[in-house]
Amino acid sequence: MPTIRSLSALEILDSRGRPTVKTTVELDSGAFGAASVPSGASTGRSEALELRDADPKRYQGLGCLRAVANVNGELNDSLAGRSFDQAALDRTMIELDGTASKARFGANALLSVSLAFARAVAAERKAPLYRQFAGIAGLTPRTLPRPTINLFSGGKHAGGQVPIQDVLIVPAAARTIAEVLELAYAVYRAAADLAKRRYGVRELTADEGGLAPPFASVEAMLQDAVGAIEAAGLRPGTDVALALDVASSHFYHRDGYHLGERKLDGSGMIAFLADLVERYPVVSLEDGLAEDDWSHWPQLHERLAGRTLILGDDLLCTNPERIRRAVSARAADALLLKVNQVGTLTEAAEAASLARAAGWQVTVSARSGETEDDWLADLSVGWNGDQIKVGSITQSERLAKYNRLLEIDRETGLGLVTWPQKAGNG
Ligand code: 2PG
Ligand code: MG
Repeated sequence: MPTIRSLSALEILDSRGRPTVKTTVELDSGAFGAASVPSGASTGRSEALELRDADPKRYQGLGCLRAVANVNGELNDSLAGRSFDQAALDRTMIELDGTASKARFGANALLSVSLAFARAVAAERKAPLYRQFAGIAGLTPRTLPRPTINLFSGGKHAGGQVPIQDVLIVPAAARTIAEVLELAYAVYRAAADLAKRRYGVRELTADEGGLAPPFASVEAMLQDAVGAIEAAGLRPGTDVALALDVASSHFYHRDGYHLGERKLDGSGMIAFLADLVERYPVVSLEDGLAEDDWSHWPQLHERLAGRTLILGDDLLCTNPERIRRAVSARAADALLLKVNQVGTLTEAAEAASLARAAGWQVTVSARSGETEDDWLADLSVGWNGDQIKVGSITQSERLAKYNRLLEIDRETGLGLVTWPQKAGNG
């Protein structure tokens, strides 16, 4: 088993200019690996705790020097000189932390070590990272995931000009990652032209590189997405479908869903979403309901299963306990997997395997605050993700992942996951 020689962490900045953590793990063999952790804006309440300094004099309290000090200090002191496999390392860190939400060391500190260790071991074995990730989860990479690509943003990713957070395109007709990117480019250009003509706005982008014109309504946002697909000479639903991240936890209040002028209860929200799925080629519906609206999620799933994936992000928080509950309630049929929501690779692998065992699909996802690190591409392949959600095709922290997928495609010759794919829990 690999022996850790040292851990060394650094505070770096993410794509929003906010601090995050990058850790390098060195092994006794001399092999080493480094990894950076991403950070969300529309976070779920059940996510593991991202440790921030809360020192208002630095980065509005968002500094990560305490998380960095935890890696360089206590974690290094406890782990250096010891031999681990991934599961043992993650378990040891969880025990050392001793809190349910990883509040003592910070999930950002723990994940940076967990990921950097995987990379160091891959380097020691001279294996590609996707193979190392696959080994951790007991899997063999079979396909490449189909990217879902951010086109338009609203909500917390774009200053809230429209309540829904993201409209993504799903290049259904693409057979390779290269074709995915070609289709995405064509639709993105058409959407940028449309935004200029219709809204008179320049091509300003939101947190994940999507366009964010001042849509009058959610329906206008979807209509424009369909318009952009058509303007690119493609067939909506056949060549390019849509995915929505409604992110409805973030406009849900005690008295219901505040959807612009409208205020809807759970049933009203389900009717609203069913109407959207009826009128637009939506094949994946993420967080259609709020994270704790457990009584309505099964109704949403029953109503739309088989028409669109019912994908849980804030609902599930990549948390095995919440996934078990959702499986038994038949509340969803797809998992949005974000490893920093739970804090270690081992727990994220358990989350993915629970979802798979229920016949669900898995969308491996980036965060709205990302770094130039590309490990997510390897993770999506190693864990046989059905989809990967990285953001748009305009910013290098996003492109790092797409470009890595191109390399993995060339190296492995694996085909893109077939389309359409139906979840098995319908
Ligand atoms: C989401 C993610 C990525 P954030 O809600 O799915 O789009 O956003 O990282 O802000 O939680
Ligand atoms: Mg989401």
